[in-house]
Amino acid sequence: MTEDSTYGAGQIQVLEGLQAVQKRPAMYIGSTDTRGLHHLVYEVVDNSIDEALAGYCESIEVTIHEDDSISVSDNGRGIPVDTHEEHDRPAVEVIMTVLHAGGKFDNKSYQVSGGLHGVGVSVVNALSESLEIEVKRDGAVWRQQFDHGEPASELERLRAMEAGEETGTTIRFWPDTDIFETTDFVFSTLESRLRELAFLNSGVGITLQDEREDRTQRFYYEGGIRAFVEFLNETKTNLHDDVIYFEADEEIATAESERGAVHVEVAMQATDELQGSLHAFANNINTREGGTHMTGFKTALTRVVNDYAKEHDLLKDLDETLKGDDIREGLTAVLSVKHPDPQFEGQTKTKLGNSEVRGIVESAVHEHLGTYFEENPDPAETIVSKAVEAAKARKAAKKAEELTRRKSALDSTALPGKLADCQTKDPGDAELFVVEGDSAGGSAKQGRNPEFQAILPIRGKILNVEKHRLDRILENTEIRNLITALGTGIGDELDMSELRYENIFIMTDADVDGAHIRTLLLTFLYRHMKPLLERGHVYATRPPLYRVRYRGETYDAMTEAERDSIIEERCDGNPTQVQRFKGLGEMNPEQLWETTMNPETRYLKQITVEDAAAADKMFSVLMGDAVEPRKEFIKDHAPEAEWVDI
Ligand code: 0RA
Repeated sequence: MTEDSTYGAGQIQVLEGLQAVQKRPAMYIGSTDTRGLHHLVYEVVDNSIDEALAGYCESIEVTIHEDDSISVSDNGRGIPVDTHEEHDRPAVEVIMTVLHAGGKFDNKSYQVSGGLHGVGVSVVNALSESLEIEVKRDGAVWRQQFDHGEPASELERLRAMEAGEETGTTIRFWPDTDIFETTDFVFSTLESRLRELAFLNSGVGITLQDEREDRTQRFYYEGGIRAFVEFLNETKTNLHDDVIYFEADEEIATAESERGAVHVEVAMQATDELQGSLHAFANNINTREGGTHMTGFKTALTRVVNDYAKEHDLLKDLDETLKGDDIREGLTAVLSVKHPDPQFEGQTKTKLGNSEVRGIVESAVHEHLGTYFEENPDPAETIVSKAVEAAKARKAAKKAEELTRRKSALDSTALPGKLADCQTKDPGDAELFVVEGDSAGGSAKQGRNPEFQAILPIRGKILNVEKHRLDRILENTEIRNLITALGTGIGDELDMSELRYENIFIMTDADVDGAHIRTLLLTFLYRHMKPLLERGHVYATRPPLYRVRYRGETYDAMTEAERDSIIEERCDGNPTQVQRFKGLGEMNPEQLWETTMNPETRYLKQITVEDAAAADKMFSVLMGDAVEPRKEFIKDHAPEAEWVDI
């Protein structure tokens, strides 16, 4: 090769392209944090998936190596190695170095995956310190190496392929440590995306191997998204045995006025959960922001279920039609569409924009689900009656909401018997302590300043808010007492001008049970009385863990370390007494006043909406039925799960 051909116009263009990627990586892969890092793997895997969808590859192997490099290997046709006319370089080199070159080589196979940003493997190359590609094709094994995206060797022919040896492509890359904040690949992150891809691409086997800890997982699902729904419902109670499944293809004219087809696949199954779980994908991308496919699905589902219910006279004890939310309650559904020219919109480019897709999905679901319902009356009736139940509960909750509002506004004599109210009638000065347990409640009542401090003891665990609908939650005495004491009502009926206390203190023990009760209360406030949090009315008290006495003085410590330094620095290492408070109930009224209630000396933490949202999330994970996320969560957050620091 001569100097000229190395630095020809084509090569300069290549360098400029790679530099653009290196200069603004986020424009191509979203970010340079752990998300962006994992995105590199998905980009390479997507190319192998495309090869599989074209019908030439059934197995993909992803390996995390000990040196934080990744290889992706497939048994497809292999990236072409012959000379590319325009660039006068091997095709594989062009694909690895020219932005968006990948697709142009193969007009026939229609690329349906293409990655979230559809950027191609050259971007992975540009963002890798080093990349090595091995291709088995045209009877030989070929190899080329790259350094920060640029060829570091010519394409070399290593050897002839042996008889029976499969064609394919292996790409190994070492992410650029100057670009990425981290190069630590997380097994579980790759695992969930690769499992998802195996569900979405039925018949493609994907193996994930971690050489750092000798761990291997293989994903292969004949059942496709039907198996996906079974997987999602594994820990739930299904209301009918079979997963409802159908697929449809609809011909469309693509932008280049070529013919193409939109592929629609739906799998769903009803469970007894209160939350629905609807997952929509477009070209293997999880469209978290929804889009036209999701809209079409929801519209058709609502119509089919209502039509069936009316036709079979199942809405008798309901004076209205079923709402979409009623029908989707407890429903697990996976919707997957594949489109020759998908348009992604939205904040995170995870919303499908193609307008023709709405009607395509709507009529596919209308036709196939309608037929399924007629042929399978048992699951159809189960789904309808679950929706009717949800609609009734929705109406009951609405009524209950209105009732709590009216009661608290009109009738202040109906204050809960357990509430020890304060004397002031000015809410601006008043404080409410919501105290865990009757005995601590008793001490707080004796220790408080009754002029402006009110006490409401809450006994035991309040109701699991996640597990029950609002009408059931409102049957719980502790919750009702809290609502009545606060005076505002809840939900849509909430009126802040009726708030009876300026400050609300949640006062629980510093142990696991206390954290649980606090989480339950916060979850309730977050879901049904959010304005209280938004306007900063809610606090957590934090009683000290230790009290140290020395020469007539007392010192409180919030932590063990603080206790030790008090003993060292204030008591010459020889305190008169060290007391450990195990719970609020162990403090006498004076101690409770001084450590937790006296505005001059108490420790407080204001609770923000974000804190409550975190509690809500933790609550869903810890208390919900799904076993896997709970295990993951506890593993990842082990220390915090015990005591949420708010
Ligand atoms: C361009 C053209 C052809 C295949 C591929 C690219 C290809 C790319 C990747 C990336 C990872 N694995 C891959 N496998 C194949 C088609 C070549 C032909 O017509 O034989």
